[in-house]
Amino acid sequence: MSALTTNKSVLSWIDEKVELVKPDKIVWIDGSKEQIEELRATACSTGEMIKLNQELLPDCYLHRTAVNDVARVEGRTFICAPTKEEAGPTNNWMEPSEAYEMLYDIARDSYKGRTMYVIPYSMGPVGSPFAKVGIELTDSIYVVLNMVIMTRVGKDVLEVLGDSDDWVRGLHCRCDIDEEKRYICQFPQDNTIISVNSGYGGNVLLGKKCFALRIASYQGWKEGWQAEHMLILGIQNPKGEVKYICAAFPSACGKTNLAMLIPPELYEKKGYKVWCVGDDISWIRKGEDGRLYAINPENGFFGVAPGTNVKSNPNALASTKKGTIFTNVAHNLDDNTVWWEGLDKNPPANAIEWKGNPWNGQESEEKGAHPNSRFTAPAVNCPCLSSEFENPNGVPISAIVFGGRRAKLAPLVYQSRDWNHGVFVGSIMASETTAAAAGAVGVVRRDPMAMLPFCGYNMADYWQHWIDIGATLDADKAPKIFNVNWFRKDDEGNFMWPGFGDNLRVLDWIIDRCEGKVDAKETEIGYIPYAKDINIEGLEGEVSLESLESILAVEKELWQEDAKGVEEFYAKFGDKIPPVLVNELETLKKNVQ
Ligand code: GTP
Ligand code: SPV
Ligand code: MN
Repeated sequence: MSALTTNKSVLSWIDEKVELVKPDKIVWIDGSKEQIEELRATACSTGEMIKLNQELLPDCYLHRTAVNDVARVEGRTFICAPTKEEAGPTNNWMEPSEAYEMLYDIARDSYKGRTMYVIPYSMGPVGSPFAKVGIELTDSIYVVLNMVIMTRVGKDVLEVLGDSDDWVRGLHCRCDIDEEKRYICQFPQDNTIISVNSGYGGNVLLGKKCFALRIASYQGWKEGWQAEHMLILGIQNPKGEVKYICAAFPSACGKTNLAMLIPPELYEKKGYKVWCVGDDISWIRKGEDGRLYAINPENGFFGVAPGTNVKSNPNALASTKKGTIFTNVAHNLDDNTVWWEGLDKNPPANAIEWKGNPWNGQESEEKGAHPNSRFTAPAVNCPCLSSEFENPNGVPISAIVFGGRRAKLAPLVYQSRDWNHGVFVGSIMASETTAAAAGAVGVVRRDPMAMLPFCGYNMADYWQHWIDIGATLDADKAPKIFNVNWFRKDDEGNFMWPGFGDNLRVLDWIIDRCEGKVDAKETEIGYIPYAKDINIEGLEGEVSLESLESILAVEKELWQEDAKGVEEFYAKFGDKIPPVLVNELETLKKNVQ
């Protein structure tokens, strides 16, 4: 098949990689319907994908990864900057020439007997001033079909690229899915990503975390913009005005759910609506009017399946009803559909679980779906997709919200005193680990701005970049910065806040604060709502004024402890830590004394 471009930097790079991995065949992905159909058919014929019930789930497929390959592998993810200091203390680092040598040894000849798929893709609407081009080489049809959903793929991307060499190189080799030789390496200075021995989403859909966060965060630092692990949503009030919020929560901590929330009845009746612009990644830059604007660089949702149901997230569920790839969920053999824990109370009796074994969901103690099983759904399917989704200039941001999963300490919501204090609030985020990454679940760790696994350079430089961006914004135009926690638990281990759609009650307060419509209590850690100002009408029996007050309280002893943890964390960065943050930490320590 002939190349889809004459761009010399593209062709010579592909030639080099062909020489290295030795494919039998090369196929350029043009994004056409015919080609996608052909690939789907091939994947079904080899067992790589299973075609689901086309009446109930048109154009939907099921895929199972290897059992040892179900999540991101942070321990095997590297930032290959020229020096260790450039990667910083929170990233794994490998010297670039050593990394290339090791990776090329693993990749060498690994496409023998296989096809090389060349995927030209755009992160961001094709031709948008925010957008960036990538090319991923892969030997996996699953990767191709996922990239076609998650990004904008095809010829028009190459037309926009023209002769430029400003594009991100991505090489993915499945090899033998050998855990011991699995590496996800980013070379920010070379615009290059190499991923070997995995077939799981976050490790192999190179446009997503590898490019749109690790490489793009570095590009943003150099070019004066930001790449963040944030959802983008619009809240429409009864007057029809829409205000946009970006929110950063760590993996599997509620971004997709918040981005698609359905307002509680009381709000719906008044005429409130929530529009989804993005559920995972934001690229943010200053617009001509001096405000910050954000786009979602993705074109689909790679969402957590377990827990998604008609009550918790009907919009996400609706998004998965056509053109969706399900990964590592249970396969219901009776009607050839899919099932996961938390979908409904009626697990299939005649099924195959995520590992591929027969499974009787009504009798088995085993799980049907992996806790990090996922759906890959086209954004256009989402019933609440924002009309601004394709806007090449993005949407103006009123508020930035940080948040984590913390049983104790962090209150339901608080507001920072100003931008720099907000950066501090983001920098001290901590959250319980989840199944989205390999390793222990439920362990509290620092996860600044939800970027711990995704920042492509030294986190101290990243914080300074945040501070520098703030310094260019007029105070009345800068987004206000908040922190939320939907996951506070009582002593019996029950969640104290209903969450999901009811989170709009908190966002409502946040927007009112942005517009100066509501007072707040100044506390040791920032501004906290008066309990009466969070609307809990309709939550009788779930939340009382008393329980609300308890999740809004600042417990000084716990904060003293936490400040010590922050101090230890900051110490890892030595004297690179921005003085602004050192001062903020001193203020916090003094306040909670
Ligand atoms: P990534 O795709 O990994 O970045 O995750 P995410 O941040 O988009 O998380 P997602 O919305 O998929 O939610 C992950 C898990 O958190 C699911 O099991 C949800 O059911 C649960 N969850 C989401 N929102 C809430 C909430 O408000 N309260 C509670 N208790 N659980 C929630
Ligand atoms: C996350 O882990 O934050 C995800 C899923 O959004 S992955 O694409 O695997 O990174
Ligand atoms: Mn994510």
